[in-house]
Amino acid sequence: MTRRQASARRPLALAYCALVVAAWPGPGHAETLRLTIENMAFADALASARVGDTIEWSNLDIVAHTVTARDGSFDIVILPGKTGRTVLRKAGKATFYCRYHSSMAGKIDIRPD
Ligand SMILES: [Cu+2]
Repeated sequence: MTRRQASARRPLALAYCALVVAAWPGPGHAETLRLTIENMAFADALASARVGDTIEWSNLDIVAHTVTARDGSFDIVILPGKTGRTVLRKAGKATFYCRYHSSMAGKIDIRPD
């Protein structure tokens, strides 16, 4: 590699490092967890969700769904091809379902922060 090539790559490497540092959640920071809804089913439950985390659901189906907590702590409608978010506020097992399709149900274990 010539000297000119080496110096041209340096800004890219620095930009990459800055991105990694900016994206690093660090201890105690809330995360956004992405789940899909596809083929009339919620993706598998997450083992590592914590209070304060955001769940972002992506509806890959061609019909609308809801993500409705049985304890009433969240209830969102997600149109086809869209995403919806909810912040997890309570520790414990959150069970949820779709109000439009009674066969759709899921759960998340939410650990205290
Ligand atoms: Cu549904």
